[in-house]
Amino acid sequence: MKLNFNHKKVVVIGAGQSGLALVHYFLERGATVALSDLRKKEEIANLDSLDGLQVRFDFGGHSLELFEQADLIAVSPGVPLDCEPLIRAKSCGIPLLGEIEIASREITVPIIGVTGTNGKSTTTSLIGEIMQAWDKKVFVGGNLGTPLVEACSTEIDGVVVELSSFQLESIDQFHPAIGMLLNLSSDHLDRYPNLQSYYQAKLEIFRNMTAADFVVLNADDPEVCRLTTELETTKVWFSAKGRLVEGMVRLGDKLVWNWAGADIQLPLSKLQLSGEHNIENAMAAMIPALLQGCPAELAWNAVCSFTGLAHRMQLVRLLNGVAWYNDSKGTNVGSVMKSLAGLTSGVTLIAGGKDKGGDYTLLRPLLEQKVEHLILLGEAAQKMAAALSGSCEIRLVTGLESAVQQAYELTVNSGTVLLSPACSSFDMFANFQVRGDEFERLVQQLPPEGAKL
Ligand code: UMA
Ligand code: ADP
Repeated sequence: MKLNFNHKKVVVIGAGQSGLALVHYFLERGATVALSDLRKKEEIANLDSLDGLQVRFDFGGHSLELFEQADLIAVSPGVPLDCEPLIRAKSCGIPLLGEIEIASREITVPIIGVTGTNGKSTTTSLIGEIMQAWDKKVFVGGNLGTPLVEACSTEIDGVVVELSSFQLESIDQFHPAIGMLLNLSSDHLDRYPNLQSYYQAKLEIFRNMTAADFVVLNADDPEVCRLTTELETTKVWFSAKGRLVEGMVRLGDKLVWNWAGADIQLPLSKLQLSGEHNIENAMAAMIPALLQGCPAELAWNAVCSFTGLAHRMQLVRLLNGVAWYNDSKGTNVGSVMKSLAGLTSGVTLIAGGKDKGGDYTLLRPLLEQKVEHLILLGEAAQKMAAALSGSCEIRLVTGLESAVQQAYELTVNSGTVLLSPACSSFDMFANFQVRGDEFERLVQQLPPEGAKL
């Protein structure tokens, strides 16, 4: 049901990307808006976008009385629902809604929601590419970067939205037409008390879905299979391990789509994205398009034209026979494992950052096989060094600049340097993009080809 915000007192908590978009959204709908953030005004970026607008600022902490007097609290994804101002507002009976919920109440076109631990951004973008090639006007965003509320002010045929567990925690009536769960592994244990509560937040995507809706699920992921047995929706499975008769299955060098009488084959040789995990992402991305009647060849051409997003296994430079890769978005153990799996031996891995409670010991077999040197930085460095001790040569450094310098000195011809942190960036950088950009800048500044002795 569409909400009416006219003359309502709304407090937006969190002055990041979502918060700023929410402020504009509510002002346009006649609300009285306050914006609250733990950070001080001078620490908050892009506030000038609110210049000249009637917004009350509550910065450098959250004023409890502001929250107690509101008609509605709009919550940014990075704000935990158990923080004091939100607990206080809840105890006063004031409704709390997340950005996804608020936006979705106004969106009338079909929504494709993409969640999972890894591959969300790539899959969401691939679906966007297909829809664009099919001449559909779709909004592509969410956790990927553009807040979903921005879809409310645009003329569109559909929405493809990447959904994080943080965003899904605060939904209520959100109801995608197609919900996708790509995989489940450990992440964000700095926010959740245990893995089950993180998984539970992910499963919220299905909360309002019915037998009339499609859910796209990974048949190769044991946790996805285990946790979706009771779902009463129409399940469409994909398997890169050839485990299916119906759905999307990989058989050798082709994908086969078997659904409702269709039997379509797609050659993998045309795919430009590299790595086994990207085959999974490509398979998943094809399914919504095929379910909606998009011609298979057109969709597959769009998938195969896509060369990948920045900060995901992005080749930065070939220097003295060494390939330098930026995988700054490798922010959990599972994603680093996938990135390493695609490389041969002789790797120098730069990792570390803000610890999210991941089990770093899972990296040991791949480190033993492929990694010569492990260079660790950030808050998690000591913990990672203890977990990985003996698997390869380990060095601790104080920052990214010395990490790049050491990698340059240590890595021999035909080797690879990989920045894939297994941690979030927030201990040292504003976000993973800034970390990746800084890495690329440092790599580009290294001496020219042949200068190394
Ligand atoms: N803040 C408070 N009080 C608190 C906690 C935080 O005021 O108790 C403030 C911070 O001081 C900061 C603001 O909240 O000023 C940040 O809000 P936010 O963390 O929700 O960040 P946004 O800039 O709004 O970005 C969010 C997503 N960030 C997170 O979920 C952490 C972005 O995903 C997303 O692109 C954006 O909305 C638009 O939808 C980033 C991310 O790291 C990429 N996501 C995580 C991930 O992918 O692992 C989930
Ligand atoms: P997300 O948006 O879920 O973080 P991305 O598409 O941005 O996912 O990819 C981030 C990193 O996760 C990639 O660099 C890669 O290492 C890893 N990854 C991507 N797709 C998958 C997948 N399907 N399964 C496991 N890991 C993946």
